[in-house]
Amino acid sequence: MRSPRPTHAVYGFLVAAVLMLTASAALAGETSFRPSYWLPENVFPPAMVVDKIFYGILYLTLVVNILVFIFMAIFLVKFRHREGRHARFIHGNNRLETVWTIVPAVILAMTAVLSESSWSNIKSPSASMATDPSVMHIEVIGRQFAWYFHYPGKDGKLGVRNPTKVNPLSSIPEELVGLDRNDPDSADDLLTTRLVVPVKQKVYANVTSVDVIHSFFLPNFRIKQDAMPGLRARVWLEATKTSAEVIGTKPDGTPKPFDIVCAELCGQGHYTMRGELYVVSPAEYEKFIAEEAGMLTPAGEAY
Ligand SMILES: [Cu+2]
Repeated sequence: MRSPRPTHAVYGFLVAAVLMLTASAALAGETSFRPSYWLPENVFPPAMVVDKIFYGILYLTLVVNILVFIFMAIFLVKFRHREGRHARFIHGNNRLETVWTIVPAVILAMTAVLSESSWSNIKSPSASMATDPSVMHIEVIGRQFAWYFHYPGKDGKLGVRNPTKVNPLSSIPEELVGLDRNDPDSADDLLTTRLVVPVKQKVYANVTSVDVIHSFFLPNFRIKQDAMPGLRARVWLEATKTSAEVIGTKPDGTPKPFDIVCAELCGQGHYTMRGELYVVSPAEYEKFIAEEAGMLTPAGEAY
């Protein structure tokens, strides 16, 4: 009986690899908001370093990947079955093994060190922003399966959200996130389901959750922060462009939003947990706040 020629397997494998790569790239393009093989446009300059690290690692692994596949193909052909040729048992090569262990370890350590300093460059300014009056302060609340945004209102003070006031079965946003309207600070607070911020304005957000762990992910800002019940995590951002400039406008002329995504598998409806981030001009922002505030009754009861 003739055994199949091993080279067929090699060609088949390479063709399958190319097809799979093309298909996955095409699918990635279809599902993203603006079809692209690359990351969505970055509108947050301090996070530019994330792109550099990401593409650096991507190209590094691409080169290593191509080399590995080339050598694998060469070895598959060179050492294929031949009549009368016997396999030789070897005990390995200590020097070679040391090299291929140390080189990736050094590369891994270097990327870890570089990422660490970049991470603190993005994260550390937020400590002073917490009390800076020129910075806009909001709270981001994750809940199965939506994002809520808590604005301080005219008095500039965020009212109390009380975990004991959370009613997960309610249809009233205040009760879903436990906002206590009896607290004087929260009477003028706004609770919205879309995030609207002015362009070129520093925004500081406390990110939290009222149920399970979610993850507040803003692809265009390279921001990804876990939202944890009982904890407030710091996030800050400052957009250089409006969402209309980057994403475009709807047929009626209103701006399209940046995506807000939950990046933590948080339950059955996780895939539906998307939000909208509108970055608008200061005038449009004031209009939005006035509209939202207009929905509040004098007693502070909203909606
Ligand atoms: Cu979630």
